[in-house]
Amino acid sequence: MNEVIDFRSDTLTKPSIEMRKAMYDAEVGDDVYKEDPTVNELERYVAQLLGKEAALYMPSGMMGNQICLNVLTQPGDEVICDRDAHIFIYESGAPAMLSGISLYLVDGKKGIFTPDQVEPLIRPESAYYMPRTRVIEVENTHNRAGGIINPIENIKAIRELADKHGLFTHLDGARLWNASAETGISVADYSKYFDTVSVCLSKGLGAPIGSVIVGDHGFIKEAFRVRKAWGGGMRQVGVIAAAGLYAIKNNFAKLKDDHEKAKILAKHLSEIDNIEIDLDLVQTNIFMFGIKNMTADEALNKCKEHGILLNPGGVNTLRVVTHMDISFEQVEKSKEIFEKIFS
Ligand code: TLP
Repeated sequence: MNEVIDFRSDTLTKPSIEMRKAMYDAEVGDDVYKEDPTVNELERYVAQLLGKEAALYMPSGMMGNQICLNVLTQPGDEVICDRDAHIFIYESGAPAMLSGISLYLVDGKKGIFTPDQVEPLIRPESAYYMPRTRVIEVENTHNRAGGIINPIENIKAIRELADKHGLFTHLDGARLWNASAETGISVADYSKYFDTVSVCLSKGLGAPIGSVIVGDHGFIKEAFRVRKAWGGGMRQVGVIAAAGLYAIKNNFAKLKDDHEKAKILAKHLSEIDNIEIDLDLVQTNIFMFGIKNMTADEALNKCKEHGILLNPGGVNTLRVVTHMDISFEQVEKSKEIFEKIFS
């Protein structure tokens, strides 16, 4: 079989042999009774790492985000988020479906909105006929903007605005690990500006499944209840939690390699005439590029014929996601293939 180089997502990473050994060795118990020692260890570990009181293991990042929003809001409330936020575009309409809340979209620049943009969108306390603004949601790194890191000063200013208006803040930190690996700012320093945070173990960190949400004790107690109500009670899941623990302890430190792979490839693509790419926007392991000489669909198909898999990234753009299952050699090989296809 011809080699396939899969840039569709970092969710495609497969558990390594060492990770599987950790899974094999995991001690387990019934997590619905909170008796799974490995899940308990993962939750303690992530809560401490992110500087919060408590944590709860989740089957997916989406469930993590949606449970956080559900606990922070009442039906009829409104959440302010970027127009390209994952919770808006890629979560199946769940805020409306599961929590009866609406999203008020900010026209962020490359996924980043400022407090000045948000403040006019906050509904006046007295306006009983309007939805009630309850949460400001931030995604860091920002997926659809192309792995963009939200500057910590901006995040701090958003928190100050939220405090001024008595609002909650939620961080979709599916790839907070990447932001931290690139900037050197700890995941706790990012998290301290948010009431609730969701981080994923199954993206660049390489676990087969799982996310963790964090917040204070009262929030996590309520989240535990909602997770059960939504059918997310899990039993002897220490076998998968062990993969998550392994992932953080062993793979977090390697994420910068993935950023390097993205930068090498993006630089090369920028030298091909028919490709449009802004190198300043290549910050972590995701980037977007446009093609001038064919449609995005044609480009995706051509890449596929040559053994390169990509996903669309937006209107007429393609998305590249680098990860641990793509080697530097494969990056070099892809450079040649892209040149052949697009030159
Ligand atoms: N993102 C997936 C797709 O859903 C687009 C991907 O391939 O990038 N927040 C962010 C920022 C995400 O990128 C994702 C997954 C999630 C949440 C949801 O995580 P899962 O897939 O575990 O529910």
